[in-house]
Order: sequence, then C-alpha cells, then structure tokens
Amino acid sequence: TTDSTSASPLALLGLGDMGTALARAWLTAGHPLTVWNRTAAKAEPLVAEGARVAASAAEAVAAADLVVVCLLDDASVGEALAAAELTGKDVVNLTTGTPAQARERASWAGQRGARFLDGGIMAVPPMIGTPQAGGYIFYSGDHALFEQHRDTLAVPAATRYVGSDPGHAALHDVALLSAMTGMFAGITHAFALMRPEQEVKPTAFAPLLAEWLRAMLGMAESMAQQLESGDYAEGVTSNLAMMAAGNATLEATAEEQGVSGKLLDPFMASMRERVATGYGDEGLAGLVDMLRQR
Ligand code: FVH
Repeated sequence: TTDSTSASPLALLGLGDMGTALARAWLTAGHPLTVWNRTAAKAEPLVAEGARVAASAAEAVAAADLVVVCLLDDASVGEALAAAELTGKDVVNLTTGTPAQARERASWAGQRGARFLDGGIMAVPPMIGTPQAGGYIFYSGDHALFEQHRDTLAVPAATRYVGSDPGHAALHDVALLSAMTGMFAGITHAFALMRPEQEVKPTAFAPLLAEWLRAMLGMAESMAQQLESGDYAEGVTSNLAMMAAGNATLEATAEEQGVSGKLLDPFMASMRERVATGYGDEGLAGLVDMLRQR
C-alpha cells in the first residue's frame, strides 16, 4: 500500500532548525504530527500550528507507524530511541552521519523489529517545504518502506532513492558536501586575492567567479567518463603537467598579494606528485586513484 490518498500520521523526533522546518512542512500539508524534542520549549510554537507534543521520545514513537528522526548526530539518535518500542515501526533517519553509522543503525533497527531508511538532506531549513528552492533528500535502505511512504516523504523536499544499501544516502550526501567544501576553499582563496583596497569590490568580482565556476563544471562529467574507461588521458585538453606548471603562477600571485596558500597547497602538491610519477599527460582523474588508500 502507499500513503498517497491521505495525509498519513507521523512522529518526528528533533526540533532543531531542520526538525522544526520539517515539522512545519508536514503540518502545512495537513499531516497529523506528533513531535518530541529533548528541550520541550522548542515544541511550544508548533502546538499552535496543530502538532501534538509527546512527553518522551518513546511516547512519540508509540503515536505513529512512521517515525522520522532529525537529531544532531548518530549518538543522539541512539540515546533518544533507547527506550522506545520499535517493533513494527518504519524509522526514517534524517540525521547526518557516516555511511557506516547508517548501516549500523539499520541493523540496530532491524534487530528491534523496525524497517529502516536513512536520509541525507541536501537543503538548508528555508528550502524545506519550498519546492522551487531545489532542495532534495537522498534516501537509501528499505525500498518497500520508501515506496509506502514516498508521498509523505516528498512533502518537505523532493526525494531521491539511491539504493538498498542504507549507507548510500549518507555516502552521496557526504560526497556532495565534500565537493562543496573544496569549492568553498577555492572561492575563499579567490576573494582573498582580490583585495578590496586594490579597488576590486567583492560584489563586482562575485558574478565573474560564479560564471567561471559554472563553466568549469562540465569537467566533472568528462572526468567520470575517464574513470569509467580507465583512460585518464582520454579527451584531455588541459593535462596535469600543464596545470602543475601553471600552479607556480597561482602560488607566486598569492605571495604577491600577501595571501596564504594553505587552502590550495595540498591539492597543488597532489598534482605535482602525480606528474612526478609519470602521469603528466593525464587529466585530474588519476588523482582519484592516488587518493584511494585501500
Ligand atoms: N541545519 C542545516 O542547515 C543542516 C542541513 C543539512 C542537514 N543537517 C542535519 O540535520 C540534523 C539536524 O540539524 P538541525 O539544523 O536541526 O540541528 P540543531 O538545530 O543543532 O538541532 C539539533 C537537534 O538535536 C537534538 N539533540 C542533540 N543532542 C541530543 C541528544 N543527546 N538527545 C536528544 N536530542 C538531542 C537537539 O535537541 P535540543 O538541544 O533542542 O534539546 C535538537 O533538537 C543534523 O544531523 C544536521 O547535520 C542540517
């Protein structure tokens, strides 16, 4: 069965910034919602919006078959659910964690008689319940659970199911966040170079920066093709030897501008290392192999 014909009830544990945004999205869509938060005061504003407040996590879990958990970290999930009766429940964990934590949590839930789905939220709280904002949630784990509740799960943000391995949602989440972190390092370095006292305003520079980064994004797909074919020189127009040589100019400019290279140095050193071992004619794909330590 699916829950597509009615706004089915659910319980939500965790009313931090994200949990509160999730709660509001389900309440707005008319879902009967029982909430619990360790600090009870955070639930008060939601009562006026139609939420029922449980006095304990166990009481919230008892109130609905579908239980969504959005807490700080995996340890808090274990702590909150320790005394709850999970037999027959569908637990959806939207707490950020590692793939291994998600797999362990899935097996822990299974041993307690629950089905389990892990989620990785690719959105910030203001994007929740706002489809046009483009946020979504990766899900992995019990496929039947996902199918049964997919309409309810799609209320706060679009859903992307990425497989039965419960660790895969977290893996996708963390891979995207890692890429974002590297991009932010580059953006930070670029703004540091463009010193405002040299009459380049950050607001004048930002559109150029965003346009350039967008233009470079296609390399992710050519890199993926090289990784799949195993030919890391396939279609390469800017090879590693050329990039590594060009890095000297990037470093010299940072020095001239009085900017530390500490955000970019490790990446540039990796490129040099790969060139030094004879792979200068390849693109960046070879660095992927170099990074993998086992
Ligand atoms: N906010 C964001 O932008 C990001 C977007 C992507 C996904 N993350 C993850 O979502 C999880 C929750 O994030 P949050 O924004 O709601 O986080 P906080 O506002 O810090 O609220 C934390 C809640 O966790 C409760 N909590 C903490 N420790 C425990 C514990 N030991 N037992 C029970 N509950 C606990 C905390 O309760 P309280 O402090 O209010 O009593 C909050 O409800 C998170 O995994 C993000 O990485 C958000």
